[in-house]
Amino acid sequence: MNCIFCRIIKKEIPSKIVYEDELVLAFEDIAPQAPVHILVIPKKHYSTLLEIEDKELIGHIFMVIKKIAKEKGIDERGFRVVMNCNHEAGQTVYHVHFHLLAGRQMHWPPG
Ligand code: IU
Repeated sequence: MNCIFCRIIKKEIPSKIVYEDELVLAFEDIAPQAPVHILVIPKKHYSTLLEIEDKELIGHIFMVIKKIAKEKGIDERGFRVVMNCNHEAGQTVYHVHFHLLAGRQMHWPPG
C-alpha cells in the first residue's frame, strides 16, 4: 500500500511530530491553514471514518486532541477539529485524519 500517512507513521517521510503513542500520531500539517494546524491520525490504516468501528480509538483520538490543545495553550481561546469524509467534504488523503486548527478567528459556516 502506498499511503503517504502510513509512510509518515513509519518515519519513511519526515514530519514535525507533536505527539505519538502506540495508537496515534500527531504532526504539523505541511500546508497550515491556521497558526496551529496539526493532523491527528490513527496508526492503523483506515481510509475514512466510515471504516472505523473502534469506539475506544475515536475516544482516544479526542483525548489526544484535548491534550495537545492544552499543551499548545489554545484550549482557552478556542480551537476547531475538522474531519473531512470523502470527496464532497474535501478529503484528499485517504488515511483518516483529524485537523486541529487554532490561533485565529474561525468562521462559520466553513467553506
Ligand atoms: P484533507 O482533509 O484530506 O483535505 O486533508 C489532508 C491534509 O493533509 C491537508 O491539510 C494537507 O496539507 C495535509 N498533508 C500533509 O500534511 N502532508 C502531506 O504529505 C500531504 C498532505 I500529501
